[in-house]
Amino acid sequence: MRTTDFRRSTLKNMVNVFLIAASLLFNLYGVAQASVPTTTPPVIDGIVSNGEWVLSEVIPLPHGSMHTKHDANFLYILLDLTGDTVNDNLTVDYFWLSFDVNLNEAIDSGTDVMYGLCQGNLGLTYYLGPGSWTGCNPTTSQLGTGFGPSHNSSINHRIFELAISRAEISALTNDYVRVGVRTASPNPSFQDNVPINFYNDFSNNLYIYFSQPEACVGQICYYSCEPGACSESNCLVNVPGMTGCMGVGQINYCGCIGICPASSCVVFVPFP
Ligand SMILES: [Ca+2]
Ligand SMILES: [Ca+2]
Ligand SMILES: [Ca+2]
Repeated sequence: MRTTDFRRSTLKNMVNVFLIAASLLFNLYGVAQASVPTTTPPVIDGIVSNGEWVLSEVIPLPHGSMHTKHDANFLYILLDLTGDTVNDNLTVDYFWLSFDVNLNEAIDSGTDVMYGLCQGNLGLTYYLGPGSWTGCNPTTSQLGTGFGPSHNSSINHRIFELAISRAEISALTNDYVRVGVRTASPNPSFQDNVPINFYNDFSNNLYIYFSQPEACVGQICYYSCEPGACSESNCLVNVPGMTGCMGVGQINYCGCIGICPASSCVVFVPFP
């Protein structure tokens, strides 16, 4: 092969890799994700207990993952930042969680909201315009902050657990919400915005559906999802007396004490 042919071929391969990567990113962040209903709401304390978040929808983040579940009153979110293993002050290890409340893909002053840390507590701010917000307001949503292990990593890392009031984000009558999320840390240094620039432009926000299972067979529940955007199916197997959790593929074995709950699975099936 001549040098020019080699270069051309290499360039073509690089373009293909870029297109595949771009397609994956679109699939991860550009289309619908689901939130799984739960009858056992997580405890919002900043600690990921055994099996607490295993049966959930998982959205990958650059330095960890976002898990979602819901019930009639709350959208539960875990920001499990396995890539932030340095416990900085919570003024600089922080998150933003943004909602397009009226679902119109535009930033509406006084309507759309952003949750974040206000002097260590959860605060609710209203958008005034792109990249501009009111001061902090009281909220009935809840936040637990922590630094420890989870089922995703045994190495201590930054954890934010949230229960977002569905009333505050008008998720009572609509069956989905549109979300943007920032996670940030100085050590290691990152500032991840998913999707990029979400706080200035809502047009690419994540869709999170309050899904219901299509069917349950015993303890296995099946959910439909968009092809290319399906979360990994996952199972929780409760093991009496075991310490901690151990993941084997998509099956998580977690210890439990006393009368253990039945093991169960969440299975995502792409619909055409
Ligand atoms: Ca917890
Ligand atoms: Ca940090
Ligand atoms: Ca809006």
